[in-house]
Amino acid sequence: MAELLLALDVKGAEEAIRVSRACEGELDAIKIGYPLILSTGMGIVKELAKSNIPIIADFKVADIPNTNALICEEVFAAGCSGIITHVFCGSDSLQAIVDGAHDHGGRAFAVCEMSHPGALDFLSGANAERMAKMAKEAGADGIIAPATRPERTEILRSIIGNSMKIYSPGVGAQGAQPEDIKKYVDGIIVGRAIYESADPGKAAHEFRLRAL
Ligand code: NUP
Repeated sequence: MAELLLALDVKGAEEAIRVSRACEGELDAIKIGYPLILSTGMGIVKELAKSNIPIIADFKVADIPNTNALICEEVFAAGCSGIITHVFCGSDSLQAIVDGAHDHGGRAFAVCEMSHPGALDFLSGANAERMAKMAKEAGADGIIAPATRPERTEILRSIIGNSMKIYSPGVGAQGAQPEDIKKYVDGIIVGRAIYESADPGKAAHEFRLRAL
């Protein structure tokens, strides 16, 4: 059984609140990223979190340790409960995010293999497997691995074991189906297939059932 995370990549507070309200009761977390935050500011986090749903900041952080620690301070002060980071900046940068999240009672998730075709240029294969090992060693709470390549996510699962979570994007608009991936992961991440739907609540409900 996989959780359902909504990738709320809409623009503007009004649209974000409309979609999140429509999906209330169907979601295990909301993932926010640059499209929403750059169009509304971080204040939207407290608004969304009013319905007691965890908010995960998908900022794919990729910087030096000090900057990463400063980013964590802002993300968790704003009311997020999780943060998504890149791993390729190295173990010290990754550790700053993991420690920054844990110091604030939050969770840290590491991008190991991305879901889009261009991931095959760098963010896949041996690099992804190495990053999964690094994420485990750093004490990350989970990794991000692709629903579009279930056979790769299965390999990454074998590296990190069952005590860490895998959240998996690529379901819906990027072509993967919940049934392809649910047995390998703890949660599926769905964006456009829900928020662009004429009835986001119904779409979320259907994805939730298909992820069970
Ligand atoms: O590898 C990744 N692929 C991916 O799509 C890592 C991600 N974090 N994402 C994010 O998941 C992407 O930025 C978007 O927020 C969401 C997928 O959205 P959609 O393709 O379902 O609309």
